[in-house]
Amino acid sequence: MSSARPVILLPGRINPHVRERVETEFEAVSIASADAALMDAQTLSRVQGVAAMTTISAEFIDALPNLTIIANFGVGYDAVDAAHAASRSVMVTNTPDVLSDEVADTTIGLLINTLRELPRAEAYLRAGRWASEGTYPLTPLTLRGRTAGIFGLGRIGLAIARRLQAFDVAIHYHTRNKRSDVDYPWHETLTDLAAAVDTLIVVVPGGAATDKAVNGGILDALGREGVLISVGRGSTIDEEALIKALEERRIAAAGLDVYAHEPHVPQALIDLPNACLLPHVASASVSTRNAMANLVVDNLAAWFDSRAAITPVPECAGLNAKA
Ligand code: A2R
Repeated sequence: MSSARPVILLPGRINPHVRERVETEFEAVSIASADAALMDAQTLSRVQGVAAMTTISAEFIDALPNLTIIANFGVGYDAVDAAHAASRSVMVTNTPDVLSDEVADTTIGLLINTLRELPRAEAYLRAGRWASEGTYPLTPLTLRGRTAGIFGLGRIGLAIARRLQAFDVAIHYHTRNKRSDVDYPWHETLTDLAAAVDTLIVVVPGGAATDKAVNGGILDALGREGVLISVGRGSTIDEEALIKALEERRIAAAGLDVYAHEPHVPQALIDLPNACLLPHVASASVSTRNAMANLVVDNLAAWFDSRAAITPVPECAGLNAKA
C-alpha cells in the first residue's frame, strides 16, 4: 500500500538519518532548496509534510496547498514562519530537550576554552613552541571567582546553570518572565544582568524580539573583565559592536558557536586573539543529532497517524487533536 504513504518534502540539505527514515516510512520528494519554482504544480499539490533544516517562508508554505506539517530539525525554529503556518492550520514541530545536555556540555567547554585559551595552548604545543620557546604563557582569565549571567534560562539555559553550579560559579539570569522554580537572582532587563555579572551566556531563541539584543551598550555594561559566550543564535549578537568591543578590549574575550551569516564568519573576528570560535557544533555529536532526527520523523509519524504531534512549537500547540 505504498501509494497511500504521506508525501514528505525534503528541501535542501537534511540530516542523513532523517532522509533514511523518511525514505523508508513515507514517500520522499527531494529538491535542492525550499523554492517552489523547483516543483511542478502536481508535485506541489502532493506534498503533505516537510522535514527541513532550512528557511521555510510564508510564500513557500502558501505554494503547498495540501501541506499539513513542517517538522523542523533543531530546537530553534526562527527560520520557519510558524505564525503564518499556524494561521493556515499547518503544524510546526521542533526538537526540544533531546539536545539540551549536549549543548550545555559544549557551552561549558567553549567557556573554559575561551578563558583558559586551551585551543591556543594546544596549537602552541603542536607547532613545537613548547620545546623551542618554553611554557605557554599564564592565562589572564580564569573561571575561578566568576559570576555568570544566563540570558535565556529555558531548557538549555537551565542545563548550563546546573553544570556551572558544580563549578562553584554564581548564577544570575534574565528572561521576560521570572521563574518560580529557581533561586538564581533574576534581572528584569538584559542591561541589569550584564552589569551584575562578568560572564554573559546567551542562549535565547533567534527572531525579531532578540535581534542584536547584545549590542555595544550591553557589552560595556558587562565590562573590561567581561566574557561573552554565545550558543543560541548569531542574530542575537550585534557582531560589529562585538568586534569593536573585543578590539578595544572593552570586554576581555568572547566564545562563539553561532554567527549572523553562517557559514560566513567575519575575518575581523577570526583575526582577534581574544575570540574563541566554533563552527556551530554545540549539538553536533552523532548520537544527539540522531536523537534529533528521530524526533523529527517521530513527529511526522505521530501527526499522520493521529494528528497529535509530539513536540509542537507553542504557536501551533492548539492544532493538535485533543486527547
Ligand atoms: O522570556 P521567557 O520567559 O519566555 O524565557 C525564555 C527566554 N527568552 C527570552 N528572554 C528574554 N527576552 C526575550 N525576548 C526572550 N525570548 C525568549 O529564552 C526562555 O527562558 C529561553 C528559551 O528557552 P526554551 O524555549 O526552553 O528554549 P531552549 O530549548 O533552551 O533553546 C533556546 C535556543 C533555541 O531557540 C535555539 O536558538 C538555540 O537555543 O539552540
